[in-house]
Amino acid sequence: MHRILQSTIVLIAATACLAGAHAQKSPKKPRDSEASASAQTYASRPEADAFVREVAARRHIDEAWLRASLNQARFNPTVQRLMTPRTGPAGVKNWRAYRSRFVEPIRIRAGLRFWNENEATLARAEQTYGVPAEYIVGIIGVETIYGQQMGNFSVVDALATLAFDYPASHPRAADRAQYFRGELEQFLTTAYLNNTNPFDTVGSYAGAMGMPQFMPTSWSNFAVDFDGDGKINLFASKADAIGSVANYFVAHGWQRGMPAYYDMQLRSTPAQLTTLLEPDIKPSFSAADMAANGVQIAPPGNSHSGLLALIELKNGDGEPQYVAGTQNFYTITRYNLSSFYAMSVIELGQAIKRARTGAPALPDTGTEAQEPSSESSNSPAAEAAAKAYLRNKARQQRTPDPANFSTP
Ligand SMILES: [Ca+2]
Repeated sequence: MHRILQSTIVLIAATACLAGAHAQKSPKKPRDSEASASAQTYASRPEADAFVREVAARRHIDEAWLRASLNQARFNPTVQRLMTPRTGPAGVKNWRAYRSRFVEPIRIRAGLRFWNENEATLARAEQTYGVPAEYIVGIIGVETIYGQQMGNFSVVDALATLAFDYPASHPRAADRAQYFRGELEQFLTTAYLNNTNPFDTVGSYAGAMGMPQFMPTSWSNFAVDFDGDGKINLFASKADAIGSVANYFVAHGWQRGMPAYYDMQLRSTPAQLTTLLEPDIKPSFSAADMAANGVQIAPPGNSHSGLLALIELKNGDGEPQYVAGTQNFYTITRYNLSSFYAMSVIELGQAIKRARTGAPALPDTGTEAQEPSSESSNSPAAEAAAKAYLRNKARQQRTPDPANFSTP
């Protein structure tokens, strides 16, 4: 069990670190006043007012500062739209199309550079946490292309929008709004305690921040100071990002030395397949259970001592692919609740690892990638990728959660 570093969490904004004491002053919103004058704020919303009173009492925060902060937070219709479930036919899940967005030359080249430039830090993270470099490199590559695309949304605005104006059409809108109120609470508490201006921080439309796109509670609970400068900075410190991803994995059940999945052959009857798919990505079967249900796992997976899950990767109208997922596959899905997501992280890391050894890249097993929607092609790449997650999850998952959503 690793001890989570207890050092003070310093939330450094991408642009500035304000050292001035703000507890007696209102936070300043560095925006042009004309643009914000007509925009909707949370000043007059009773539920926002109740939030202020509750959080001030619970977190021992100056109520006037909290109210001033929230009163400057602005409803962002783009955030609301991006979080709105798509209507119409769900479409067929397609792993190969999803994979082609993440396991691609730009990300592989950037990952190769990131790995080479941070080799010693990645080795230290592997030694400390037991998480091999390829998984850490895979996560940071899929999330932000190594910090190239960390999002341009005001985190306060995004979190306030999702906390108080979560899309009502979502089947679990009330739960999701509650989740984002918790994230907003943590974000504002951290800013208050560290004398930083909450309006300086930008992130994804879901409020995820920095190279590994940590949500505020994940930052608070799992981020570590891995370069030893006394601060945690997931925007600028590659070492902190690397250590924090590894620590997040350990806190969510990562097992040192265990592969994420085993290759396998499926010889199951339809009834056996139904049995094996019922627990979804949760490891629930011994290797013997899997064999008894028609799954032939290649050695050494056939003598794996832990539980396994049958991971089904649907390929549109084509044949699905299957792997036997371990606890470590499941751990990767604690970062983002999607088997497609986890497999993309794994395969991107594998591709970069091969590139490091000079081995030729494996051919893309996928068919032609689906055309990105016109909506995606009009957006910055980071938001397109974020929307791709959401699209996939809306189809594939029960809960379209933001990246790095912490499971209860
Ligand atoms: Ca640091």
